[in-house]
Amino acid sequence: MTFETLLYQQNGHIGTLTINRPQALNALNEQVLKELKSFANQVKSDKNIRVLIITGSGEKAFVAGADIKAMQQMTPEEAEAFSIAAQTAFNAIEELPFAVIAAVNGFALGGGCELALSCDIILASGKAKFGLPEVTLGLLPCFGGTQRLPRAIGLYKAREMVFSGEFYSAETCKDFGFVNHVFAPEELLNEAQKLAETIAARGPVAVAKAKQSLNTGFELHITDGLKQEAALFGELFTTEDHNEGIGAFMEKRSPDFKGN
Ligand code: CO8
Repeated sequence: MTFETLLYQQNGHIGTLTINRPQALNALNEQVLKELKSFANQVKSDKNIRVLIITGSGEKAFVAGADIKAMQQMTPEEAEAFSIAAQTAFNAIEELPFAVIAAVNGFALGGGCELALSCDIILASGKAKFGLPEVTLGLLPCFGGTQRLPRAIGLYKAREMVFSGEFYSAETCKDFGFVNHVFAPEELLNEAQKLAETIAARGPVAVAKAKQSLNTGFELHITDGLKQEAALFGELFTTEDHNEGIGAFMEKRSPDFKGN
């Protein structure tokens, strides 16, 4: 896979996607959004991938937001279409049938913070800064931020972040509850890799269905969420992996999941 604004590397079952516009602190222009969507569409049925790590190129930024220069001349219709294009790309990332880890190595602002919020797990460098500074530009977060952030941390903390437009440290975001762990900058990618290896060794279909149960179940009434959970659990009993997992436990050995 070759892209203009993304770098992709795959090592065994673990893919690493790097947003690569360091000259603009990896800001999201139309090209990045188009490529993110196309990337997600290409990898979603690749059974070889069990975990994806998303990070930013360079030392300074994960993604410093939507490309402000590209927004300057937009008409209201173009702005709405840009927002929908970003939401579509981020939905495609969120819906990937494997775990996606954001390794946030620097600024995660506006669309960058919203991209991280589309991932399943957020690991951050101690020098990362998160924020939704759209109101400082006279705008509002429109790449999913007003929707995913309150679902992740509750309305009150989300309102503070959105209305103030301030930048927050990784530690504060961990306290808010949407950053899982904070690491020294030089350890971040190693730690992301370690967590990815742990997840990649688990049953891939089980992880995919657990993700579906968590993500879609979260939006449902608990009665319907529980029904869905039971149905997905039942589906796992059609897989070879569940025989392997239970068989390995009985035989006191490590399972060797094939993803079937
Ligand atoms: N878009 C375009 N270029 C950017 C962006 C960006 N978001 N962020 C940084 N850059 C560019 C700078 O212009 C600069 O380029 P140049 O060297 O050509 O002047 C280069 O990256 C380096 O940046 P700085 O010199 O500013 O680096 P500093 O270390 O001084 O500051 C900051 C780093 C604090 C991250 C600063 O660059 C900054 O505040 N950036 C903007 C952050 C921001 O406001 N992001 C939110 C954007 S809005 C959004 O994401 C969602 C709104 C969606 C609306 C879409 C509707 C159409």
